[in-house]
Amino acid sequence: MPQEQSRLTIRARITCPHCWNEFAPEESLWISEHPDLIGDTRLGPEYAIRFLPSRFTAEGDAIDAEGQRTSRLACPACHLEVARPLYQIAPVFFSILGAPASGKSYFLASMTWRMRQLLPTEFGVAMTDTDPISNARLHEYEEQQFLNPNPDQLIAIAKTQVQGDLYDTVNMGSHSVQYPRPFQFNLQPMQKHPNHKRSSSISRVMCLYDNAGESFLPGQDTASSPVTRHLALSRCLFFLFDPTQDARFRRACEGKTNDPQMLPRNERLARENSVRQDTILLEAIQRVRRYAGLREDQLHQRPLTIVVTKWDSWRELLPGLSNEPPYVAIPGAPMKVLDGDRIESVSKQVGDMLRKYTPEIVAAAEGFAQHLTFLPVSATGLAPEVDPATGSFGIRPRNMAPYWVEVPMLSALSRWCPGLVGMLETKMKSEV
Ligand SMILES: Nc1nc2c(ncn2[C@@H]2O[C@H](COP(=O)(O)OP(=O)(O)OP(=O)(O)O)[C@@H](O)[C@H]2O)c(=O)[nH]1
Ligand SMILES: [Mg+2]
Ligand SMILES: [Zn+2]
Repeated sequence: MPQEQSRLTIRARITCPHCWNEFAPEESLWISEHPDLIGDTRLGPEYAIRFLPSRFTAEGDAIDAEGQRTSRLACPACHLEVARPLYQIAPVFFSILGAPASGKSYFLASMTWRMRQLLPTEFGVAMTDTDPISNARLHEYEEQQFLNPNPDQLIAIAKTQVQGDLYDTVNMGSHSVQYPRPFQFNLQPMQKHPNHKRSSSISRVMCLYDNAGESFLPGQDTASSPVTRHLALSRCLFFLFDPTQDARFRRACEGKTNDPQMLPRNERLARENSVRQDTILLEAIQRVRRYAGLREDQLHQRPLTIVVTKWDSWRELLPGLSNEPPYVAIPGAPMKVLDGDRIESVSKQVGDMLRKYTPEIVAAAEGFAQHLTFLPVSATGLAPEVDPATGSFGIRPRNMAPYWVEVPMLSALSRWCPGLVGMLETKMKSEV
């Protein structure tokens, strides 16, 4: 019996992945199962009623007002469903931020797709959907890009909207609040993993969000739409910097790429239509400090990764940089590990490149983060084409060949969630 209990340890505090409220497990509401128990005060007429139970089955499930047993739980503040694994496994939040069209949605889709393949085969870590319903949008992206039955047809991920079906609306009485839907994954060491026995302490529920770039602009995160509050909980921030949106990078790449996004733009129009990417980073820094209750002069102690997107479009600026995956096998060990020296050296070269063309981005990052990494990614592997039917950019699924897209997340996991993914570092830190 004690053994059984230790396997099923319930965490003392749960963090809601929707509204980020922290609560004790016994404060949880349960979700009615009986089909007549419809119409929740906070979520609306089509949602099952949430309730505090007074009757339980012998197995510990709650019994709803119509006598039906239920095992689904919800947050006492927002009433949205909190998946069971969050009651037993520690969550880790990562924030992905960047200007509109910087490549956040493509990055997320290609990254989760690659991680689903690589983690179990190369690193001995199982990656499963914590809640398949809330991950549905990501599944759509992944299927469209990588499992499309019409691989030669031009497809595109739609621009992320600031409201709509990626959000849940909660009626808080006097006002309603819109929360972004989290993407949640269980990461657990498999049987073959050397830390399998420590599974209960090193496993994580990884929570990610896909925001619209506009939500990172000053004034766009409000009490009724607190869509970027995950920044405060984030273990590591990923700022997506898009060189194609910077006139200095576009000039440097002239004649060196066929990506239509790198073509010279009418500079006046470009200035009016695009946002300065350092504004987005500085605003995010402000928000982290504000939400975490830090003063301006207090250093933020969490790490920052500058992810330089669309690597395929600016490769010629660093022609010596190989896009071979940075994973190494260790003789006699069952799992691969990250090649820490190579990642460090790539980070240095990419950081130097940014310092040359966009010093303000590096300055903003250095003024904020304690641990700073610069990593290049290509979510597609090649430039998009203009779709003659719509005039917008598209990709043919057959051509999708992402590289390094999962490296920022694997590096962050290895550094900030020790025990899941290993990293080999031979250089002394002082040499770097
Ligand atoms: N060349 C190249 N283009 C890319 C890559 N990833 C994304 N793109 C292009 O960048 C554009 C924007 O990508 P999205 O992922 O939709 O950008 P986003 O940051 O989600 O934008 P919002 O949803 O508006 O905030 C698309 O037209 C893609 O074709 C890449 O790896 N290489
Ligand atoms: Mg998007
Ligand atoms: Zn909640």
